[in-house]
Amino acid sequence: MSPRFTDWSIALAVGFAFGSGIFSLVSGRPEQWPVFALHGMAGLWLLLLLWGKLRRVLPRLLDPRRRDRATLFGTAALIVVALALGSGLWWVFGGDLFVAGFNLLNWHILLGIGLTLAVSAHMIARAKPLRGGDIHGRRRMLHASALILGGAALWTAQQSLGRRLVLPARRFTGSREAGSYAGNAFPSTSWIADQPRPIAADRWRLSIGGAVALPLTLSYADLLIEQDQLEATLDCTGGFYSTQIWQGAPVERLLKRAGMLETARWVSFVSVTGYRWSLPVAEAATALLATHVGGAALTHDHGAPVRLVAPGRRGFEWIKWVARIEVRTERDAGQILSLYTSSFSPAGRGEES
Ligand code: HEM
Ligand SMILES: Nc1nc2c(c(=O)[nH]1)N[C@H]1C(S)=C(S)[C@@H](COP(=O)(O)O)O[C@H]1N2
Ligand SMILES: [Mo]
Repeated sequence: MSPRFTDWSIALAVGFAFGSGIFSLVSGRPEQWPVFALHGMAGLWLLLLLWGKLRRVLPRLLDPRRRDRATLFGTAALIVVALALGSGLWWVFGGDLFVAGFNLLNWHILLGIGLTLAVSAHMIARAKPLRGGDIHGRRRMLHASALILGGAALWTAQQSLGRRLVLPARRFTGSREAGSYAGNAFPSTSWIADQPRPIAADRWRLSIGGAVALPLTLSYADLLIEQDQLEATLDCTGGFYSTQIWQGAPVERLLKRAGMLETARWVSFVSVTGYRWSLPVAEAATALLATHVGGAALTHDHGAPVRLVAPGRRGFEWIKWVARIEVRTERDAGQILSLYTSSFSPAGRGEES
C-alpha cells in the first residue's frame, strides 16, 4: 500500500477502535456482543497496519542523523499505540496490573483516548490528502482488504485460543466474574468518588414526581410491602461483573401507584449525591429498586437503603442511594454531566446527609 494509504488506514482503525470502545461502555445486553467483536477486530487490524508503517519509518527512527522533532513525536505516538494495543490484549488474555489506582482495563481506556487525541493532532499537523493513485489499482485494494480480513481472522483465532487457555471467567464485555451469588460480598465501586454518609433507612424517603398524576413520598417500610426477586448481572465498565439475586420494589408498580401520565417517555433515577441516569419507560418497567441482595439488606457501599437494578444495563447506570424518581417527557441531556459532578457535591463528598 502507498504510505499515505497506510496512514489514512491507521487513522481509520484508531477512529473505529475509539468509537466502538466508547460504544462498548453502554453495551451490556448479550445481543450487543458484536460491538466488542468489532472493537477487537479494529484493534488487530491496527496491529497489522502498524507493521507496515514500522517497516517504513524504522530506518529513520534508528538513524540519529535523520531524526527531527517530528520523529520524537512519532516515536511517542508509536509507544502509546503499543501500550493501548498491548493493554487491551493483555486484559483479554487474563492479565492485570494496578498502577496509580487504575487497573489494566482502566489504563487501556485512558490510553485509547490519549492515542485518539494524539493521532488526531498528528493528522491535523501532517496528513497529506489521499490521491487517486493511492487507492486505485487492484493489488493495492487486495492488500488493503487482506489487512482488514487479517484483523478479523486474528480476532477469531484469539477467541478460540482464549477458550483453550485457562483464563479468568470473562463475559462478552470483557468483564471478569466476582462474588456472584454471595450477597453483599462483591466488589463495590463508584464512577468517580461518590461517598455519601450512610443513610438511616427509617429516615430515608423516596419521592416520585414529574409526569405523574399523584406525586408520592414513600418510606423504606413502604418498599418492603410488595417485593419481587430478580436475577441480574451488574457489569462494571471497570472490568468486573457479579450475578446476584436482587430483591426489592418493582419500578413498574411504583410508577402505577404514582399514576404515570400518557406523555411519559423516560424515567430518571436520582441519587442523594446528584448522580442520575434514566431509562425509557418500557425498560424502567423491568427494573427493580432493590433493598436486598442474596437475602441480606444492602450494605452502605452497595447503595443502602435502596439501589437501582437495571437488567442489561452497565453497572454505572445502576444508581446507588436512590432518593428520587423523576418521570420525564423528554430525554435528560444533563445526566452524563451528573456522573462527573456528583462526587464534588457536598452530599457526594459525605459532608451532609
Ligand atoms: C483507540 C485505540 C484503541 C485500541 C487500538 C484498542 C485495542 C483493543 C484491543 C486490541 C483489544 C483486545 C480485543 C480482543 O483481542 O478481543 C481491546 C479490548 C478492549 N478495549 Fe480497546 N482499544 C482502544 C480504545 C478503547 C477505548 C477508548 C475503550 C473504552 C472506552 C476500549 C475498551 C475496551 C474493552 C472493554 C476491551 C475488552 C473487550 C473484550 O474483552 O473483548 N478500548 N482493545
Ligand atoms: N450514586 C452513585 N451510584 C452509582 C455509582 C456512583 O458513583 N454513584 N457508581 C456506579 C458504578 S460505576 C457501578 S459499577 C455500580 C457499582 O455498584 P456496587 O458498588 O454495588 O458494586 O454502581 C453504580 N452506581
Ligand atoms: Mo462501574
